Amino acid sequence: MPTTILTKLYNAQGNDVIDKILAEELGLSEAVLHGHIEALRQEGYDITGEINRGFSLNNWQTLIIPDEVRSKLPEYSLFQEIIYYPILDSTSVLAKELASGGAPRGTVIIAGKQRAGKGRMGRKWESPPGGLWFSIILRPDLPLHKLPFLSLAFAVSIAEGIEEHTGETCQVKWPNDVILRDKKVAGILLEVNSSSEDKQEVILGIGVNLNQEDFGELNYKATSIKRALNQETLSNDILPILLSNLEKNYNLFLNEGFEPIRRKFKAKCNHLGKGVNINRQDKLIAGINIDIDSQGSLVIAAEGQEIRLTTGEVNIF
Ligand code: BT5
Repeated sequence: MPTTILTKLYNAQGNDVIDKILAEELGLSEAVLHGHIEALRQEGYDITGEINRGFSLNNWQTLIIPDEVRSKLPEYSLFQEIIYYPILDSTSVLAKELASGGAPRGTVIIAGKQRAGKGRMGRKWESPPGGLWFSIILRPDLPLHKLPFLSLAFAVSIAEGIEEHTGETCQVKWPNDVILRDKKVAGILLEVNSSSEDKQEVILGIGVNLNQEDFGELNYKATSIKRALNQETLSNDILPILLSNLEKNYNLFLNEGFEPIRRKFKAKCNHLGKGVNINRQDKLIAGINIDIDSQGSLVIAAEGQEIRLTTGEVNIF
């Protein structure tokens, strides 16, 4: 019943739903309906309104109705389990716990808002309502050293998905940023949960900025689809597109190796052939980015040398 109430509120698109009418429609007493609404609020759904007036769901644009997402994916999609929470600390933290408890591969965990969203290397990921925050449990049959390729494959997938949804070209920035109109619109966090040499458990975390209007001190480098293109995006609409692209490129990589992903990444890369600098611990490396090599490393020509980097933060100058 709570799911039906949510769907009704979602379909009203932020407008008031009169409780008396809703209770009648669902064959509930108003007291029972109010109990369900209170329980949904306790779970973290942002529902405003008062008894005898009407209730409305805020941030309905980023609510996920798992059955609706599933129905837009092929029957044998990798993504059979889709779980939505209005609020979590971090979808990747929960995904890790669920994976350790035996949750199937392809399980997708989504949050409407994260209290403690994580970026790479202990950085913070701002995850207010308005974005799409999700993690996926994967168990690729790959040796540990091949996992970094997945970051590049998934960055390309998100870029292609946003392009398919918006009709606007996206770029990628090595190794894990998706760029829209020169600013970061999405980021990828790939974490290895357990490791035996040839069977890995990977938690793929993806953050996509959809409808946020303001990034405060990050405004100079962060954007959302809304900010860049003035298009409002419904999570329910874009998530199946992103998942389809993730599965397509994941299979491409598993079946054909890194080369086709490398070609796509290079074609979309916003710093290839440009002057870049990279901060490596306490050292700044500056030069021309001449390639992304067959190992997924960033190749920099600097001071007559070719330097290959496997991690770091690229700045374009
Ligand atoms: C990333 O880290 O780009 C990976 C982000 C992954 C977030 C997802 S959300 C679902 C899942 N659950 C999690 O807890 N995490 C994953 P990195 O390359 O380290 O970028 C982090 C840096 O980007 C920060 O230090 C800020 O400068 C900037 N940043 C923070 N929040 C941002 C946002 N919403 N949009 C754009 N840039 C942001």
